[in-house]
Amino acid sequence: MSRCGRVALLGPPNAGKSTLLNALLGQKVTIVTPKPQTTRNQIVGILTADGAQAIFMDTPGLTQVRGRLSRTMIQAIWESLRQADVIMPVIDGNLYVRHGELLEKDLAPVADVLSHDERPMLVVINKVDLFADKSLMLPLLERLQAMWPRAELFPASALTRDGLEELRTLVSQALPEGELEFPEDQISTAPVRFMVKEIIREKLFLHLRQEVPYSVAVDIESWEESAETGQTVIYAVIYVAKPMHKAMVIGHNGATIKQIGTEARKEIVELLEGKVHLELWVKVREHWTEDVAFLRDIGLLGEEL
Ligand SMILES: Nc1nc2c(ncn2[C@@H]2O[C@H](COP(=O)(O)OP(=O)(O)OP(=O)(O)O)[C@@H](O)[C@H]2O)c(=O)[nH]1
Ligand SMILES: [Mg+2]
Repeated sequence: MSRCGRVALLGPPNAGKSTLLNALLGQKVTIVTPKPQTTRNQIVGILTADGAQAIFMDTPGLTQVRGRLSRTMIQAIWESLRQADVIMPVIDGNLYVRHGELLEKDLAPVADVLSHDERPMLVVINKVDLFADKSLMLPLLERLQAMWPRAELFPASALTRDGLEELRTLVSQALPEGELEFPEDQISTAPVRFMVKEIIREKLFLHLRQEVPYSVAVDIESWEESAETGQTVIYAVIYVAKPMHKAMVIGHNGATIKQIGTEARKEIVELLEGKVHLELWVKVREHWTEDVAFLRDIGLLGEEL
């Protein structure tokens, strides 16, 4: 009998959830940046091997509610948790080895709920490549085990892929029996257009500072494939919340947006496996993070719970 089930990746911002998902799949399905709150909604990545299919759900980092957009992001976490057969909290091991006092506060939104949950739970203590002395982890492991006695704790590094082979096996053993839900070669459920928007947003996050990344959203204005040239012509709009942010995205003499466009295009070419012409422009849309209709239009609003 085959195995198939959903695995919810959840945890504090910047823990490496998205890096871990890409590393488990061996392919990029979700964007990664050094900044917290990169992921904004549920992203599905599918791993099928040896008759087992794990449907991973990457989620936004656990944060405080501060408006409509963050409420949407938090809903994506709870919705993923509801759907999960296996729960996979991911934490930055290096952070809590050094600042153990932050652990309880950072996990507070889910600590209690998960301690009562009956489903299999694998806790990934990520970023172990950042400290050589593994015994430094012992107090952290003890505290996690006290918080979630039924959980299996698993130190790993999504970056160096240390431990991931074993983690894949553990996940696959924890899945319930059942028929495969997706074809064996499918790795994501995200439409290509969504991926393109996310790639552009990743480059924006990488090049912008302070609060600006959190004020950007990307939408596709038009998308045409020319049969003659074999080129995909994509016009994308970058929305920002303030006129000042528009100037920052564009940069001195347009240098920043040019760089963002070049980097994004390179990755979109790989994704589409063909020639791409990418045009970016910036529009100011004040208070878009609070605008429900807009959030829905750009695909950021999930089901209302
Ligand atoms: N050294 C090291 N860095 C890592 C590891 N895993 C992730 N990172 C880095 O941590 C940062 C955050 O990674 P993400 O995968 O975007 O983290 P996330 O948990 O998805 O973050 P949000 O989407 O913001 O909640 C990036 O700079 C990664 O390169 C790891 O195992 N070791
Ligand atoms: Mg992420």
